[in-house]
Amino acid sequence: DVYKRQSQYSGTVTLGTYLSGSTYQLYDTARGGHKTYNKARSTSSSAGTLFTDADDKWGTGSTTTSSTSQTPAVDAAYGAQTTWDFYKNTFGRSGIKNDGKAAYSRVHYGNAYVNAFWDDSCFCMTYGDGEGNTKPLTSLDVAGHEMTHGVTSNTAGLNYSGESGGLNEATSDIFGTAVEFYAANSSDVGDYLIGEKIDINGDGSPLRYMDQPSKDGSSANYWSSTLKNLDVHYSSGPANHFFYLLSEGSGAKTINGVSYNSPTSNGSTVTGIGRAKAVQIWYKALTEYFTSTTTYAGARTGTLSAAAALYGSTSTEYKAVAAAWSAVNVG
Ligand code: ASN
Ligand code: ZN
Ligand code: CA
Repeated sequence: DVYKRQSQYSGTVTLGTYLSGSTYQLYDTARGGHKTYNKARSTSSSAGTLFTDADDKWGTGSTTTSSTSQTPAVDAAYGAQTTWDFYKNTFGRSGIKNDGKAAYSRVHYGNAYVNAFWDDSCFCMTYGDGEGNTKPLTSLDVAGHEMTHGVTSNTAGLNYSGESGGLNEATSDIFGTAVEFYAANSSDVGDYLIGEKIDINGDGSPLRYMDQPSKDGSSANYWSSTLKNLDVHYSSGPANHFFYLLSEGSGAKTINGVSYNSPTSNGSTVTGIGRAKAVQIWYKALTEYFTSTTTYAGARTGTLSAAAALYGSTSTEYKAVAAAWSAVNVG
């Protein structure tokens, strides 16, 4: 009964479940065997307890502080399946390792734990319940962001410090955002904001802004020689900004009801090539040209190589990549 799979952030969703004997499991056999587990406030390293249900009606869609609530599990399972479908249908990538095998997800991790994280060692995804145990970090863009850390780890392997660390974080924001747009979900529309559903700041503001990263008060809009000294969640700014400019262009624009205004460091006007092409360029660069030590200068070179391979070195797309990097002071 798909009408009773009610998420907290994405409305009513369809989920893959599995009937074992007379009990349903939150187990998606159509997508590499993804399973969703309950940590019930524990922070131990075990997987936890697999979510099961007698009648295949999952979640209530409403906020609860119960450590057994299925609702965050619905969001997590939906995030995992949408991220799987995005990578498969956009790039032909079959799972985080491209081997057809799913990771697993854990929810209700810790008490009022305000984070979510990917872990290579368990090959698993974990979500806290957020402030007051009422704002689980299970929104679609966060799910896509975190699982993309697994993809990066299994491809370019961008080191998580300095400029490569900023590019690692930006890769997660770029594909987390692309997952959100891919879902085309009317309860969580696609936007170039990160974490706008989880209210991590307590005032309704998102965690990060791709059109103008400095709006968060900490991220850089443009590359500088000191960028490498920032926390990786802030040195991601110029690459997120590059991706916005390459997709949508500079200046004011409203998309899905959200207003943006993207500046450029050199006063140039950048014309976007659309998100669909921008994600293909970033993915090809990530999987074929970036390495563990790639810097912002290397990201410019790598994405230009990707654009040349995909669209030709005299193409509009190639020129837009160059213009978007120049607009964030790279090259
Ligand atoms: N949510 C954080 C991130 O994806 C988790 C961490 O700091 N490792 O970057
Ligand atoms: Zn991250
Ligand atoms: Ca978002």
